[in-house]
Amino acid sequence: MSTAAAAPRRTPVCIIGAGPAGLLLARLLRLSGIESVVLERRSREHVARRVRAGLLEQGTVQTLRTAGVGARLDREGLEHHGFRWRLPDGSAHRMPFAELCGASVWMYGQQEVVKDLLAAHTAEQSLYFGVEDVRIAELRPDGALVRCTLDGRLTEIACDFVAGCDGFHGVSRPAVPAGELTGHRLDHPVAWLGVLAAAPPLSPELIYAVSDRGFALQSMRSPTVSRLYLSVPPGEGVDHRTDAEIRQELDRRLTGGAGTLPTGPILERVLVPLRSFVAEPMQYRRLFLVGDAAHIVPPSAAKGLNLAVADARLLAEALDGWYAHGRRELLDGYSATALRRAWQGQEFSAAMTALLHPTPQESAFDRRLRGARFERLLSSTAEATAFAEQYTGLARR
Ligand code: FAS
Ligand code: PHB
Repeated sequence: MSTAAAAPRRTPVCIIGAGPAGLLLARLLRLSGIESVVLERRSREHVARRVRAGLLEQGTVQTLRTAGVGARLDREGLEHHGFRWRLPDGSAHRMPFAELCGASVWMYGQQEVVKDLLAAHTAEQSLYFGVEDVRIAELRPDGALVRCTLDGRLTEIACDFVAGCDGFHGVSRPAVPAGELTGHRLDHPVAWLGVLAAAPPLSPELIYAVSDRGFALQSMRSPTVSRLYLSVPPGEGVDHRTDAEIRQELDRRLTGGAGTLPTGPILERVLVPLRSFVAEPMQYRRLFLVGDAAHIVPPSAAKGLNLAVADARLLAEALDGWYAHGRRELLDGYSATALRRAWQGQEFSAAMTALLHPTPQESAFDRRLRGARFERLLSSTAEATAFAEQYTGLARR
């Protein structure tokens, strides 16, 4: 249950959801002198320990530094300048993305970003956890009304704007009247089984291993904690494989069965279906959809969190323009700007998903096409540079 004082009856911006999008938006608005109320369904502890993304683009890192929450990231984050491909023939090749396009990425867990944002939240800011039955009761051209149950009390919050930062399964997107929003969806024929292991990574850089057995990714959260993924059939349950079977399959795909994958206790596991979704438009009257509330991408290219950060930054800039200068063009243009970047993220994520995942259903022709794509990536500087630009920083645009 929330322990904060009663929520204000009116606020400029009501933010639904305290994931990275909602917390960053509240922080950026605060720095612009714009008050907000954040309503989060889950507990503070749950939000702070939820392990998800881990790769931060350069634009995301810059945004967190500008928001004054980048200090620990700069101390503990791992800056990367390249990654390794392992191809079906067992050959290894490096993708030197920093050398190709001048941009790095950082490995720093999403839960650490959330902790840093929570730590920066000042006491007088209205951030409520354990809020029940949040719903958008009114969406007018000039304002909105949000209702919820806070500490057992029915609460109404009048606001100028609502930021729907409540993820794919939230209440914001469904609050848009039928016919005003179109959802575009693509389900990929594969899922990822993700594990967090108390074991040093096999390689200090990420390894994307494409094998006839399926895909595996070796990532990390620190020099002593590995983040590893296996592609699995979409219907597979999260507990279908024992820890030993997971380790063995990871070793087969990442080392060819050399038995050199460092082992350690598996701390947690998650099954992530690979799905793509975009809601168009991302705004309706005074409701603005941000991050996963508006779009989800398969984790293949690590774009989900970075797109959410970019949306939050864009909306914060637009609201600052409205409150500080009475300008509305950035608000009116929010959806179009955010969707351009979202579709770029979708395209790269879908292309990376197809590149990484040989599937039993695919034809020999498809396998040859994949081989030709890898041959171009490894032999053409222009092709590799275009890939590197997309991998390191769609959000910069
Ligand atoms: P979030 O879903 O993070 O946050 C939404 C918040 O709203 C949550 O705290 C939720 O409790 C709250 N909420 C929902 N309904 C509410 C309601 N009715 N009332 C109040 N609050 C409500 N991305 C990557 O880039 N790389 C990865 O490896 C990766 N792995 C992932 C693994 C999993 C299992 C999942 C689910 C996602 C993964 N993602 C990954 C994507 C993920 O990182 C998202 O892009 C990111 O969390 C988006 O942040 P938000 O938009 O803030 O949404
Ligand atoms: C992760 O560390 O969670 C991660 C890294 C790179 C990806 C996907 C996921 O492409």
